[in-house]
Amino acid sequence: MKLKNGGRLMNIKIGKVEQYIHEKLEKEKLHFVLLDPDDVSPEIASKIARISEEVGVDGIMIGGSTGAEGEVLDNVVKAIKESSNLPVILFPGSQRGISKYADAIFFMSLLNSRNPFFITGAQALGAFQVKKYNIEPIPMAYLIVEPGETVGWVGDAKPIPRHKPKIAAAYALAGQYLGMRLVYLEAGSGAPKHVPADMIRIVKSVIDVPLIVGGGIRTYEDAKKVAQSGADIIVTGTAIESCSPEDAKTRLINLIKGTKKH
Ligand code: 1GP
Repeated sequence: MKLKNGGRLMNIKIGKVEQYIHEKLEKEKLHFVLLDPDDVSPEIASKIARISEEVGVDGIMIGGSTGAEGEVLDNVVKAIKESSNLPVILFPGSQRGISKYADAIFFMSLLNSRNPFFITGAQALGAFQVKKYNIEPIPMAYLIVEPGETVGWVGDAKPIPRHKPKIAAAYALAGQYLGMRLVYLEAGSGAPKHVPADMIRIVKSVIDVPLIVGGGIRTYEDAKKVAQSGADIIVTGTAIESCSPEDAKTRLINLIKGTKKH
């Protein structure tokens, strides 16, 4: 992308993973699996990654609010890279969630946090590491919707009320105007219900960048509802992490059907 700015030419490079996402989105909606290194071993992660690739998952996200860092994080990322060709994208809770073995990082700002650390602080602390390791940064607006679960609590969010879709839309549009190239609506990992359909619809109607939705999506019906409401990328974590790799395969087949053939 080339932008004219006050007579000077700026080069903004769109990396491989972001390009892959956009090219795929021209044809279909995407499904990402989220694995938290605090909950899955490298062995299980590698099995899930292999199955994910086999059944048509589009990418693996790695992260968590507590404990997804250091060697534990590196080992899970390495195991996935060795067992599949899917892009591995970091989904960090802070600057500690960076691994040099990943392909890309959702360089995210928790826009509705009350704590500046989660809006710009962790990002500043991690920026040079991302550059040094040559990890592709993908700028993303991250919005916590009620109930928000662990990430809402840890991230000191003021969760967006479920019946106030316009607040979500205002934040999403602000994120886009701040230059973020993805918007993520997050109900929180393990949320009893996913982000409301109405909220997804209204957010999607005001933004031009792809919309990611996650938290509480467990079944074919959930994925179908979220996709039909306008999500471009659907994320599932708990539903896949909480069962055996064999059951994970069946669940993923259904979730992908809901995402892509709704
Ligand atoms: C959490 O949106 C993701 O960050 C996934 O949530 O674990 O509920 O699938 P689940």
